[in-house]
Amino acid sequence: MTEQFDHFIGGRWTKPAEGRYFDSVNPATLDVLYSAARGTQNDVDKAIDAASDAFRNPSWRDLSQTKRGHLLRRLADLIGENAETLARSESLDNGKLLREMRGQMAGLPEYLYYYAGLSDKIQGDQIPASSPAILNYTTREPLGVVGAITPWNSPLTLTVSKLAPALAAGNTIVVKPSEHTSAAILRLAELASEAGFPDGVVNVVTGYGAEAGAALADHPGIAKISFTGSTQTGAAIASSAASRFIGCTLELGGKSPNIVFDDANVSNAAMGVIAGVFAAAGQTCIAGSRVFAHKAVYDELLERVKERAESIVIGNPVDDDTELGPLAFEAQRDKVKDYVKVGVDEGADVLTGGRRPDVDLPGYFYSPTVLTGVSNSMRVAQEEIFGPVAAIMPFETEDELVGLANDTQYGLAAGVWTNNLSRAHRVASRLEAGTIWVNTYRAMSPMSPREGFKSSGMGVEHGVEAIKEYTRVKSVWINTDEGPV
Ligand code: TXE
Repeated sequence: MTEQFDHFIGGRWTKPAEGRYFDSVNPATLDVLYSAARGTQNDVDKAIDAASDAFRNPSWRDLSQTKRGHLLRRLADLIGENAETLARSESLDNGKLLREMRGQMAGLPEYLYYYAGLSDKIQGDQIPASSPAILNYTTREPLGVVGAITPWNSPLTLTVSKLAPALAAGNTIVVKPSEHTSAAILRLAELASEAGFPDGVVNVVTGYGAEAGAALADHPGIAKISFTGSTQTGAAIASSAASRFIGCTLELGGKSPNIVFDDANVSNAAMGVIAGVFAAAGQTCIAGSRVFAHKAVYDELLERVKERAESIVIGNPVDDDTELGPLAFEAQRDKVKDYVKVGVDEGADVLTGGRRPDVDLPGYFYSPTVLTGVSNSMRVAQEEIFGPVAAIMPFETEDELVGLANDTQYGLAAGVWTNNLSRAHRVASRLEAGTIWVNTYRAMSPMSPREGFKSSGMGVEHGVEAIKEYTRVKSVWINTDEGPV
């Protein structure tokens, strides 16, 4: 009998209103891992009620900002104490390397410590607005109930990047995790409860996007929606939020350029290209899937990337020597397979990969794939594949490169490999992306703001600025004179 999870609402396990559950499958072995509650409108209503009550309850509303920070610190500690279980849970569910998850879990408490430290620094200003008789000051208030809809590729990290600033600012939250990765997020909510967050401050409703997700995004009881996922779903969520004038933070897809100039250290760049696109089997929003190499180093880069791609150890993500696990679920594997075919039909060549590797497991494995003969206007260079597929394209001049790199609907991140300092700054300023890495890729910190430009998102996650996404400003005017002013 597989384990069965209910929703986590109001501090307790709550059966789904319609009594239905769905299975979550290990993408490496295809074993059923557990079943989770299939949430519908009634479950979301219940969670929003619990979160609204908690928002108004003095046990949360009147808690000092310092004490809110203490609770976040306690949650960080509990995540640290449960790191191995959380890492394993996510790895089994989405196929991410256990090794990589251990690294992520070591960093996750830092997010909470960072926002714990900010929670008692959320404050307003005193403004010399008009006459000296007027005292004008601002306060920063929490918004209310925040809805968070999160994806399957890095469920814990991406949920914590919403939960930490939302709670630091005094909101309550209802999370709808991806239907592919419910377990770790339910455990996170349970840990929040153990940390001492009052009942109803953190709630999780599991289920499918079109049912539980849409019910949460469209719910009149939320004051804000924060979403990470596809650009298509993000657009629907944004228009629903806009029609109700509520805040909306979106972290969406990408098609990030990873650029290698002729003055780069090509060996380092090749490693950066590999890590940029093959980490997590390419299932990261920041994947450097469009590689541009100056024609003077193009052949050398191809050779190095091909050689390393072909030596990547593919296997069960929980094994220590595995370097590449499976794709997270069948439809995602099919999407990747279909895109490689689209590329070939458009005229691309498969330099390496493009097939199922020889792995002694039945799961959704796909070889690290390098496409050449790609032009930037092809679908494989314009659409997010979200798999271990890199298109490597040559360029000749910096101006041409900037034009190509920016010729995309997306603007999440970009990598630049060069040893020319002026060029590094010049190109960083010309690239239309919210994060630019020079001679590195994937560096990240809770302290550093992330914004998706163009169709890659809206609003800021991480850093001090994310607090603004979860607060509103109130301006108070006081006449300190005896008479009217
Ligand atoms: O995304 P969805 P999927 C991209 C990536 C991937 C593609 C599809 O290209 O191949 O999206 O993945 C919930 N109302 N990214 O199908 O549908 C859903 O249940 C409200 C990029 O998983 O956007 C899940 O919790 N919610 C990305 C979440 O939205 C809805 C991460 C994401 O699912 C909904 C993931 C609806 N109508 C995928 N429909 C990134 N930026 O890192 C779905 N959901």
